[in-house]
Amino acid sequence: MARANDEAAALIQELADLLSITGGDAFKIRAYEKAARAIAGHPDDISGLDLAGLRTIPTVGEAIAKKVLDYTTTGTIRQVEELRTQIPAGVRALTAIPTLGPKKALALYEELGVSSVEELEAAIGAGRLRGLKGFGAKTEENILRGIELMRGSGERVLVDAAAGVADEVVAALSALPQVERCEHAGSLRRMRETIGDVDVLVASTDPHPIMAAFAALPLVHEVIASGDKKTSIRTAKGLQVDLRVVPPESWGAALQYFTGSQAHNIRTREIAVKAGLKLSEYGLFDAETGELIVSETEDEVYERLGLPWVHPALREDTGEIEAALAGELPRLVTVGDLRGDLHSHTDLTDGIAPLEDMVRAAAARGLEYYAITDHAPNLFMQRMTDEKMLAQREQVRGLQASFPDLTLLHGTELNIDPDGNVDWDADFLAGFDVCVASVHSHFTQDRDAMTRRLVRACENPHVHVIGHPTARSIGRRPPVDADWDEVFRAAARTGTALEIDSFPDRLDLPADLVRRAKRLGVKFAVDTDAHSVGHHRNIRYGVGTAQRGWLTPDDVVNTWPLARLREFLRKG
Ligand code: DGT
Ligand code: CA
Ligand code: CA
Ligand code: ZN
Repeated sequence: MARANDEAAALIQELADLLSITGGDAFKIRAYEKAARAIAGHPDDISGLDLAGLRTIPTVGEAIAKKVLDYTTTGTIRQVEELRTQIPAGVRALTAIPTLGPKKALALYEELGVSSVEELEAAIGAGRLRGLKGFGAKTEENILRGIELMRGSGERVLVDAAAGVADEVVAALSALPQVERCEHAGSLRRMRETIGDVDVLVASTDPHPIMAAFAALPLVHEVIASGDKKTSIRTAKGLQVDLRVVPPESWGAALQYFTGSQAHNIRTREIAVKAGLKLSEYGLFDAETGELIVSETEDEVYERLGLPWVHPALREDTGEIEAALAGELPRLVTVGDLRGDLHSHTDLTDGIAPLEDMVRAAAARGLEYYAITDHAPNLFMQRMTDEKMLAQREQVRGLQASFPDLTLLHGTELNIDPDGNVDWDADFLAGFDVCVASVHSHFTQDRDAMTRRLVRACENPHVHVIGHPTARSIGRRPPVDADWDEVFRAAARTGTALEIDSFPDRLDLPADLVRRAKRLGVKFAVDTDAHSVGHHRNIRYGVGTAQRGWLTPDDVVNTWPLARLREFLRKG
């Protein structure tokens, strides 16, 4: 992605944030947020575009285009600069807490003089928020949880940020003549949802030029340490990348070692010891003679240990060693297994691409079926109406002829209200091919109410998929509280699929819950929830989460042939 796009998008987003602090118009703020996403996701570098060029970006109208032009010509946006001076830095520090909105931040600053996260914590501890208008015990609890969330995510980054950097490094190094093999390892290869640092491994007999080329990559901001075995760098955004170069005959053992997890490695090392072997980052050795056992692939390493190859997504020592020993490892679902996507949006609601572009992107993925599921009316900010929905259905039917290999499904994403009811009546709902239903508000209901709410949604005969079931946003909003086993039993009983939403900040259901749900007989839909053409690429993260949840193709309804899926959508 072009740097100018990212910077302009950040400024437009900041403009939205600043306006919401000063009490700006909600629709305008939303328009800025939408445009910021569109600019960040725009395939071309915006720095060369004139006003007319900028206006071709979806959702970017005259007013926003002018602001972006302001940035590309002056390096900043004047309105942002002005607003910054009106809002104390302390307030902006407080809005960094994911559960604290701009209005409350401003109140804390003005009423209590609180201007940092630490001061806020102290104020809560001293009971100074009590009696402040709009701040109940629940608010205090939420703020503290938000601070915890903010600190808990610490220096870790979302999986897509790490994957972008890893892909760039691996592509650049793979092109070097000295490099025999190159792959990323570590938590990213295991598809963890957040990544501490990126680990890249190279097999070569000539490390010098490789280390030099690595340190000279454009993404390198700072070289932290440099040697013949390992070089560590930091990117401008602060993400660390460790590169290790190993001899080709140790590649298998090194890749196994640096993929981890540490807990999994402890188990494999124990098995090695029992077999008279020694397994380390330097290779697999005969424990007695110290002789290196050539292991150029991971397959060979596991084979020597008497195990089948274990998929990286399973390597957490949560039963995979036992399953491997018993020959009971699951055949994990892959991106290639998916025949369809059951959740996506267009610019009719909060997507940024027109219907036809989204459909073309789905066709390019080689999918056999694809559901358009724009938001329903109860999410009032989206301004959906019956008429708009029906007009879209006509459009979808009309488009079908141009895509003979891709069956288009017309669906919607419903809102599960606090009582578990959804938009529209049964008759209207029956007109959709597929309905996703999701929690978009009232996130802090207590466990009983939330459990009832989700169970009731499952029991609705027109609801086929529960979208992003925990409604979490990684590092920003905690998962809702529910008796998940109760929800999973309801989903299994009613034939309602639970979604694995592929958005890197959602990955929802999370992998540990996926695994629990599977044990209770739940089926899943691994979807992109794409709001732009580029979001289709996120599917790898949803599939990674499914793999970490031990899912096979049969567990995932959108790997099924369309006829079997249609049967499932009839809900018994
Ligand atoms: P991260 O970076 O925090 O997201 O997680 P990882 O798993 O990528 O951890 P990292 O980067 O510290 O190390 C990469 C892999 O190297 C790790 O998964 C297992 C292996 N490793 C690193 N240090 C040790 C160690 O002290 N003992 C063992 N057994 N393995 C280690
Ligand atoms: Ca790592
Ligand atoms: Ca590392
Ligand atoms: Zn959605």
